[in-house]
Amino acid sequence: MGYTVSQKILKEHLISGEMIPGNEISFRIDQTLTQDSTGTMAYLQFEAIGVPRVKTKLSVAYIDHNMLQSGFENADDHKYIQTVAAKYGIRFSRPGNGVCHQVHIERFGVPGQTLLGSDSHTPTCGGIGMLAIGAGGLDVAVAMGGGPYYISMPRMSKVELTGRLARWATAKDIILEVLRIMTVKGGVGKIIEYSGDALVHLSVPERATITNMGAELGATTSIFPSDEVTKRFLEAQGRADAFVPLEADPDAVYDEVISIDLSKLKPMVAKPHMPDNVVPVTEVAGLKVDQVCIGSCTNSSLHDMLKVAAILKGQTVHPDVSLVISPGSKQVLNMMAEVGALADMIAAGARILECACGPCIGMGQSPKTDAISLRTNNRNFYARSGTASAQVYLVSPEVAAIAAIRGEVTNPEDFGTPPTVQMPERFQVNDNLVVVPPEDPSSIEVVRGPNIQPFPTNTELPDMIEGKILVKLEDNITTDHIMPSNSKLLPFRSNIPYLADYCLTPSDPHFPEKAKKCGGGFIVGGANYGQGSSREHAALVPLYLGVKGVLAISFARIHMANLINNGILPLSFENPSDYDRISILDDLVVQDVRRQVAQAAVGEPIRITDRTLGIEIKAQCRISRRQADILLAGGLLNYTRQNAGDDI
Ligand code: MIC
Ligand code: SF4
Repeated sequence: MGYTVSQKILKEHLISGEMIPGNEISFRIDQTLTQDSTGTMAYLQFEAIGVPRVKTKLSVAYIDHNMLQSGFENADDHKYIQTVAAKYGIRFSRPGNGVCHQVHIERFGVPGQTLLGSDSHTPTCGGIGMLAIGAGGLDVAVAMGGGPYYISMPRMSKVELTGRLARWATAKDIILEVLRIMTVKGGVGKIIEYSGDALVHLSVPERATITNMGAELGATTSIFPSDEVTKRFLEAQGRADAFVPLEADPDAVYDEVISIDLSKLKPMVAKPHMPDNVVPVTEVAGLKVDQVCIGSCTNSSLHDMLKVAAILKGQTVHPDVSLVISPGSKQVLNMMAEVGALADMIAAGARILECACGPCIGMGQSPKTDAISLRTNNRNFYARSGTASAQVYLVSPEVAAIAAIRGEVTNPEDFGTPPTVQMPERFQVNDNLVVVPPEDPSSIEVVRGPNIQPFPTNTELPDMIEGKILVKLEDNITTDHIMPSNSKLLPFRSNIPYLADYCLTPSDPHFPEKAKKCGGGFIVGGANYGQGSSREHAALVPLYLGVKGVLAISFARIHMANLINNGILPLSFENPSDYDRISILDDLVVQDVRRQVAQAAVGEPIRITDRTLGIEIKAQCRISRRQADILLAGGLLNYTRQNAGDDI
């Protein structure tokens, strides 16, 4: 039996386990990336592990999220990351160099290698055939220390793309169509591989849009083969040596196959407040628009920017619309300037932002009350823009640019001929904003401003845990609900006590107060609890508030790992109808929990008593033996310290 693209990479990097779906495997990580909003915590944890220098082939620390400097906090975090990077052998991508995923695929990603990033959109590098996975900061810290990364071996899904993209249909519409078919939980436990005769027509930036937004499927990662298109891209980046060809064997076996004929694809839109709430653009045509944001790691490549500039050329942004554009990297911005595209955007009235995440994470540009905001981002979760009443729609750069001119969502067919853009033979290469760490770091002093606070650590799991149900939530609760992020909160990513007062407030404004009053307790969630970001703050903050377990119908992959890494029990109802039986403020107790957790690793259910109702609820804790040991130790940091020398 042949191998798929990702199976080939995993096989090459495998350290332990059999590559059978559902089995825990561990593998070697070649490269890591962090960004600033998860990076401070990841580096504090890396320092706590106590390894003198990173052991990866390459590690890069990006500054791209916390860019507004309206107080000292973000600048303090940047300095901390810069100095920690210099001390431990990590390259430092300075603010202004661009969004981590865009820069990484341009300058560092390597087909066939593995990348672990403390950001859920790390799979962007799957666009060049790299096995790139998003994880919590602590997992990335361990990988920087040379430790393997553990996952449950995913099932393999193939998305077969045939034909050529229809007029006005784009890579964004491909991934929106995949989201429509699979939903935001359809990718959990899977790797999505793209293949088919359409691939020859899909450039690397287009592929990267698709792999980037695979995160919204909940997939472990998404990947394209490494082929002639990849080769040309790497050559144009002056990185021809990085190329290796990589494709699935003809007899590779997939667990599911989805086919999409690109010639039939129409421009699509994801309506508020979920990326899988997808309909054709024609269904919302005529909707008046207040704001248009073009950029984010999904659609900020030169390819995207040139198309937007071609649409805006000679036009004026509608008087009722604020159009903001954030190019993905310095390379993109520089080249836009060089070819005149930037001038066309400015002349049309676009507000040009720096190369950063910006509006995508509510770091500025929060729209007005009740605004309709059209964005090329990957997420339109409730309140993420910073304006809770805003309605965010996700579209392609082309649909966004046309709406900015017309003032309403417009079927691009009514606009005219789609722009065709010429990609350069060579990209402009200038890595002057990437600081290379010194060989001898002995004179480097790590600078810690007052914003850098110690992070909470758990203690060994006791024999019994008990507490009240503090909140009962619906399906698809995102980490943006659990730990909201916007320009006011992001500066406190290294200050857990401060963030605790905002935990779960989009769902229940009284949650923090209740958790403090009850001395902690349990969270009850629906299906796909914790989808979205990799932020481990969504586990660290509940830990600080005394949350001992989350009882949900199912969990998103990264968040479940973050809960385990912080010693919080992720419990899935064995019988989902129990969800309806229990209520807020019921008293729960798990007796003999240490033994029960150890037994959970061999598939035994965990028995929870609801003392208020006088009933027993059975839950599955789908963990490996190693994860059981992590929970018993009170989290990965304690476990790693106890087992220092085994993995690291
Ligand atoms: C996001 O898009 O939600 C973020 C902000 O990039 C997060 C990381 C974070 O919360 O810092 C992600 O995707 O992992
Ligand atoms: Fe940044 Fe948005 Fe991409 Fe997250 S999704 S890395 S916030 S651009």
